Amino acid sequence: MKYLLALSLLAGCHMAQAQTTVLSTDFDSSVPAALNPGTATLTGVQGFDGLGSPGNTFGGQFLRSATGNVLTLTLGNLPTHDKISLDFLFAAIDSLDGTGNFPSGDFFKITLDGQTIFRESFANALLSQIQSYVPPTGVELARHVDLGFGGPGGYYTDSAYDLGADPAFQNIAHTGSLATFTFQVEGEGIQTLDDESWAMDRLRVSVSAVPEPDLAWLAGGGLLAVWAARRSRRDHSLPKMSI
Ligand SMILES: [Ca+2]
Ligand SMILES: [Ca+2]
Ligand SMILES: [Ca+2]
Repeated sequence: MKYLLALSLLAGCHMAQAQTTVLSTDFDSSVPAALNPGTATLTGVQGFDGLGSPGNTFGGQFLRSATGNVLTLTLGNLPTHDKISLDFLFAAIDSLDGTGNFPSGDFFKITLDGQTIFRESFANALLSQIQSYVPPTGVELARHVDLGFGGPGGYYTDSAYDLGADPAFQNIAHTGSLATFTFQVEGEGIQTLDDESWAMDRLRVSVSAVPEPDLAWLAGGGLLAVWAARRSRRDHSLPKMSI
């Protein structure tokens, strides 16, 4: 029994901590089948090109949506996990108007399995407008600059964020084999595509696997190490092992 206990403890020290990517797309050629875009379309990124961190930048095309439209991402057959993480670049395009009364009231809302995990307003049009979202360090890529689409200038400046760098989207408690995310800019301020819109690029979803014993380690050197340690202590209760 003590022998089995020692093996269990040692195996516990060799748990495999795995982060498994279950969806990854740069939107440059297609919309993944798991993502229902509603009326959103693949569109060239214009001035957003290159914004981001090395290996995670806007480029090629992104998925651009009108406010009011809902994107639904449905992921099934997920491996056993206890956390889920979401990474994507968010383009706040043209005159989103922040918190307030029409034309303000533009909230980016994300749900997971029907629960709201993010709801913040974004404001691009006037410096006096109220944006509820306060990006953590490293999230804001551009603010109130002309990056294309409507404009230049006037109410139509743009902003960009690496929302995956916001801890709010990392290691969200989740265990089900099915995960459904929705993405929408909603509120009383929504207007037409030529006035305000948003887009996502570099979308990635990953889950953290529940640690399992490293069976390969047990079957290899680990088991031999346990046997050798016990033999060195002259524990002759162990069977002799021929190598
Ligand atoms: Ca892209
Ligand atoms: Ca613009
Ligand atoms: Ca608006």
